Amino acid sequence: MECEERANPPSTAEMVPHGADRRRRPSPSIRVPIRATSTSLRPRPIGYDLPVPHRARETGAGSLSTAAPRSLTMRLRAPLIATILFLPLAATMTPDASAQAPKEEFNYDEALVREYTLPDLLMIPAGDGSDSEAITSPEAWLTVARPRWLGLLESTEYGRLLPAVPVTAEHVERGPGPDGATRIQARLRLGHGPDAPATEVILYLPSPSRGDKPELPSPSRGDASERLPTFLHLNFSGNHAESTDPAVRIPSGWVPNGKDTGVDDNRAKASSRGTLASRWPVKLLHDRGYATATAYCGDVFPDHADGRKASVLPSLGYVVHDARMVRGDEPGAISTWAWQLSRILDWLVTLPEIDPTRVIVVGHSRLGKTALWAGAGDERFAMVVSNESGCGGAALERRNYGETVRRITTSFPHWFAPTFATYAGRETELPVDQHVVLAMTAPRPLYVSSAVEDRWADPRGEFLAAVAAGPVWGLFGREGLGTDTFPAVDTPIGGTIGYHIRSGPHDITAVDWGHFADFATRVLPAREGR
Ligand code: GTR
Repeated sequence: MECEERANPPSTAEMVPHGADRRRRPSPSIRVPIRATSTSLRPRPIGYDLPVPHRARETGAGSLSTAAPRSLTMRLRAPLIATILFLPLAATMTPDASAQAPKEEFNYDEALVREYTLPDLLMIPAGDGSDSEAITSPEAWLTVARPRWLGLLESTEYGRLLPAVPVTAEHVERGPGPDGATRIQARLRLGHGPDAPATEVILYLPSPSRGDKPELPSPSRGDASERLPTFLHLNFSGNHAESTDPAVRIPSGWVPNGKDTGVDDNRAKASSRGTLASRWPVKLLHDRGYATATAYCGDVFPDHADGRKASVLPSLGYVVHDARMVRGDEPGAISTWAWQLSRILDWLVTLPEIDPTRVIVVGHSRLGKTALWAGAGDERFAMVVSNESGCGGAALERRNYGETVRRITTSFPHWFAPTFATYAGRETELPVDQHVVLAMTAPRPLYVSSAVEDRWADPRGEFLAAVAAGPVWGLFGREGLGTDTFPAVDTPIGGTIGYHIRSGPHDITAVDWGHFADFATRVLPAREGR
């Protein structure tokens, strides 16, 4: 974490966190106000600059510049005293290795999963854990319970939802894509002015006479009944990594290192093109009559512990100078990525080719958590798909199986609201659990999927959350999963909530996407007059 060089030296109080920075790697850039009290070099309180005393002169801190030149011993003594003073403090600020929490054990034995009681979705949460009134109608759910649960999810887990901003499409490029598709590529400016943050979106439209659906509409006519249902997802490593199409633009900012992409310096490169294309089977989706779009999540919040600074949050007025200084319900990366999905939706619904009532948000793993939260905060998404989203996604937190709140909030401190970390080791006290974020999609179609080898994400916990969310769809006269029997592998099930567990490891594959498209075609209401 680079400490900012500030015009006006910060107050000592504010400095303390930076003190910590200085301690860790004394950076010459920090300036400390030297109070011209007396020339004696009695040790001063914390904040006394260590290495190069001459800087004081630059700061024009009168006292020092007017003082008689100090003798060598005196000049040596000052830093020495400061060090002696500083070290004990440093000791208090550095976690004592031996005192660090014992290595966390993760449970994979179903028999060791604790007994637990989930918050009852159909009771208006009083917020203090004491239930009050039962929810018996769709209206009561939509007008009373849902807003309450959404507020609790904001304050407890994901942070406040971010406000909409104007979206301007720039550098819009259209061209022939792979397999006869039409490519539309656009840089979306998010907010006011040319310096507002931006995200790059790539959208592929099926060619009108594709595959086994000759009657596929020719979107150019823009007739409402011919506008296309569309899958939208964020990607981890840049649009170019998920497509072999040479015209796809490469991100210029930070990208994660990865064996698949061959990135080892956090810089995107052309040689990564298509290295993750298996995660986005465009042709398969086109054959099913769907348009499909993606964007890189790092455009709005680079996925690392210090990504907050380079994120869009400052442009939205959020203070980001130190992760430890943010409020308990401050939005993190997942809320910011969910916001990105809504801004892209703002653009998609303006396109004549796209059916604004049938845009489906999809996410894998951390971006599956994001898709769930995007669907919770934006009811314009017609359907939500969570693929192996695990902890903080579809998997129940109260089940002590696989990843835990402690682990996820320490490994990825930038993902959730700071308050979520305070439930580490006391998940049973959470005022919410993951069936609540699933229920936010109701009465729209929801699809949850798992993988057999992805035990870290607790597949049974993902399934049981979908079971527990089902009664909300029931309020609307819709069948949720329709069963609480864990299904056979590779056997999709469900009513308006769909589920499958795929054989194989943690990933999003053409098999998964095929199930999503089949489900969407079955449950997503065809447009009027179609
Ligand atoms: C893991 C994390 C999971 C999941 C996954 C992913 O490191 O523990 O919660 O988010 O990453 O996003 O790939």
